[in-house]
Amino acid sequence: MKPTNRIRSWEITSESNYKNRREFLRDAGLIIGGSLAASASALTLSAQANVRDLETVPGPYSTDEKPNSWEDITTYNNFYEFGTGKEDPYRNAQEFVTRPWSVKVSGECDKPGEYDFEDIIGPHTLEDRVYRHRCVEAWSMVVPWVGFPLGNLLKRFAPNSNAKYVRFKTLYDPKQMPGQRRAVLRWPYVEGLTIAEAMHPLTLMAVGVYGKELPNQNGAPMRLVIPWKYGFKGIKSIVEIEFTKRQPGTSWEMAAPREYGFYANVNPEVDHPRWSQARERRIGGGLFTQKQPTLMFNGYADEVAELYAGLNLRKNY
Ligand SMILES: Nc1nc2c(c(=O)[nH]1)N[C@H]1C(S)=C(S)[C@@H](COP(=O)(O)O)O[C@H]1N2
Ligand SMILES: [Mo]
Repeated sequence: MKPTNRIRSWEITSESNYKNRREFLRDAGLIIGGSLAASASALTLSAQANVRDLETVPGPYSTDEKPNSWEDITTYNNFYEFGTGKEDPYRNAQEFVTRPWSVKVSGECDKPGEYDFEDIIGPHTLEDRVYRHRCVEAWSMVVPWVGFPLGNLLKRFAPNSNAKYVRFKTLYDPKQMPGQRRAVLRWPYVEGLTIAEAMHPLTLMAVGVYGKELPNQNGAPMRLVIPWKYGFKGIKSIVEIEFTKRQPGTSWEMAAPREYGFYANVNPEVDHPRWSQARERRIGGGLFTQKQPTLMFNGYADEVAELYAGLNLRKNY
């Protein structure tokens, strides 16, 4: 890893919003003591100030679509532990404490235990990966994640031949997470993948975005990113990983089984019972942007379609 002269994938492929943003922030910093600092920029500045730079290398599989801005990615979120409004996580997660952090590993594996966050990322090379991000609510973004393949981590826990699924759990801490004081979902948030999905090289354990540590509202200190699935599979602020024999229940499936399935693969041909999944609105495009057609498996069909060979995707939504 060379810290100098690294070219990040989005710097090649985009107009470099990121650099412009940094220059803007630097300029904003000069005037922040004065009366010109608009509250929104001041908030964004403080939100960014507490995230550190990460050493990364370019990863494979990046899309060449233009990444969304730092503002889009960090102020338009779903993280119900911090409220159900899109700006609630940004507003309510700033004080969330994510160090020290540990993850309990259990179930069908030879190396269960309690692993510290630093031990978890320690041996892994962090990669920049620009992925399409598609919410079931029919909006999308392009996000330059920083992470490492989840499979590389799971292999370290030596799953045995009974490990057919992996279950993940978010922190339960209603003191810090005001959303958990209401029964919007059954807490803690839980998610699951088949072992093949979990081991697929596209599946990331993300620890950052835009070359920086994950902001709290995006799921600090680590969250899943499965780019061919709806966003709700990308569970945030993970504290437990369990290898299971049977398909685990997941939060959204338990809340509304007719609407949200275990697989949750992006599929323009299978609608949500209350709205279409055929098109998506790209966040940040402005008010008059046309919706764009949604791609099968969010555009990752060449990589992942084989995982579902023979499976009825209408039944297994
Ligand atoms: N623990 C937890 N993880 C979660 C959620 C949540 O409410 N709680 N929301 C999910 C949904 S619906 C989406 S679309 C993505 C949003 O990720 P982002 O805010 O980083 O874009 O996070 C997912 N992970
Ligand atoms: Mo979502």
